[in-house]
Amino acid sequence: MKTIDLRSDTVTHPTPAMREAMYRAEVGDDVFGEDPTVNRLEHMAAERMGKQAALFVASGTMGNLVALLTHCGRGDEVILGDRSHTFLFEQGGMAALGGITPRPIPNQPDGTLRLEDVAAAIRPDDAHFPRTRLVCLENTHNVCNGLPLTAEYTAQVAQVAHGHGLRLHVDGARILNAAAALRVEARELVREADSVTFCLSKGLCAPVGSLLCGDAPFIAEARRSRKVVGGGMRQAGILAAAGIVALEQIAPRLAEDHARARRLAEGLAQIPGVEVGPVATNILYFWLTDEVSKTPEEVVAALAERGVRVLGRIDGRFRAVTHYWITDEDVERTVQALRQAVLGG
Ligand code: TLP
Repeated sequence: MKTIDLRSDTVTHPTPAMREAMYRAEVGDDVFGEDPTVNRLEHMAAERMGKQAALFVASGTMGNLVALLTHCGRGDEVILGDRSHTFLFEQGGMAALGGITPRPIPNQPDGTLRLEDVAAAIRPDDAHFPRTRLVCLENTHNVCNGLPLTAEYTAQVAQVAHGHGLRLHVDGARILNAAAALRVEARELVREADSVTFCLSKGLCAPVGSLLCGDAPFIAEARRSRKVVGGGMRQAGILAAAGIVALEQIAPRLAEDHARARRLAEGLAQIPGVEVGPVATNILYFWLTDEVSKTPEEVVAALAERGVRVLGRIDGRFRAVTHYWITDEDVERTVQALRQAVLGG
C-alpha cells in the first residue's frame, strides 16, 4: 500500500527528469563563479522574480538568514510576523548568528501584518533603541492557512517600509504557489520588495535548494554572507540542474496541487467532528471539534495505520499539504482514512 505523505511538500522526491538532468549536469567550482548550471539557474530565478541577480543557497532557512545578515548589522531590528516561519522555526538564527533583534508583531489570520502595526513598530532615532532596518513578509503564509499575499498588499507594506528608510524582504518559500493561486507572475508579487527567497525543494520537487533574489549589489554582498555561514558550495550544478527542471516543468502545474487541496478540504469537511480552515493553495489545516473523543495523537496514529501521514502539532491543528506525488485517488483515500480514524470502523 502506498504511503500518502501529506506532512509537507518538502517530502517530494525528484522526478525522473530531474535525476537525468542531475546526471548530465555540466559543473564547475561555484565559489569561483564557474558552475555554468548554477549560473543558469540563478539567471532564471532572477528573471522570474524580476530582480537583477540571484544566489543559490542550500535551504529556505539559509536564504532568509543570508538576506537578514546582508540587510542588517549587529544591533539592528527586524519587524516580522509573530507566526512567521522566520520567527518561529528558524532557531532565531538572526539573533544567534547576526546579533539582529526580531520585533514580532501580530500576523492577522490571512497572514498579513496591519500597516499601522508595522508603522508603530518602527523605532525613532534614539540612543536607547536598536535601529529598525527591515520588514519581513511571508508569502504564502505557512501557518496562516497557506494563504497568498497580494501584490497590492505587499506594495503597501513596501511603501511604509521605504517611507521610513527601511527595506522589505519576502520569505517567498512558496511564492510560486501564491502566484499560481492569484494568477499573476511571481515578479508582480515582489515588485516593490528589496529581496525575496524562494524554495525549489518544496512543491517544486527539487531535492535541495532555494534562491535569494535582489539587486546586483545586494546579491554580491549576500554572496559574502553565504560564504561565512558555510554555504559556498562547489560543484553545486548537480543540484541546480534539478532546480532548472523544477522551474521549467513543475512550476507550471502547481494549480493542480491547489485543486486537490480544495477537493481534500471539501471531503474532510463532510466528516462529522472535523472542521477545515480556508484553502487557497496547497496547504490545508483541519481540527477536531469537542464532540470528538479521540486525541490528536490517536488520530495521527490511526491515520498512519491506514497509510496516511499528516502533521498534528501546529496550534492544535492538523496540517495536510498536497504536492506533485499526491493523486486524486490519494485524496479520496485520505478522506476515507480520516473518516475511519475519527468515527472508528
Ligand atoms: N517549512 C517547513 C517546516 O520547517 C515547517 C514545512 O514543512 O512547511 N519559509 C517557509 C514559509 C517555510 O515553510 C519553510 C519550511 C522555510 C522557510 C525553511 O525552508 P527550509 O526547510 O528549506 O530551510
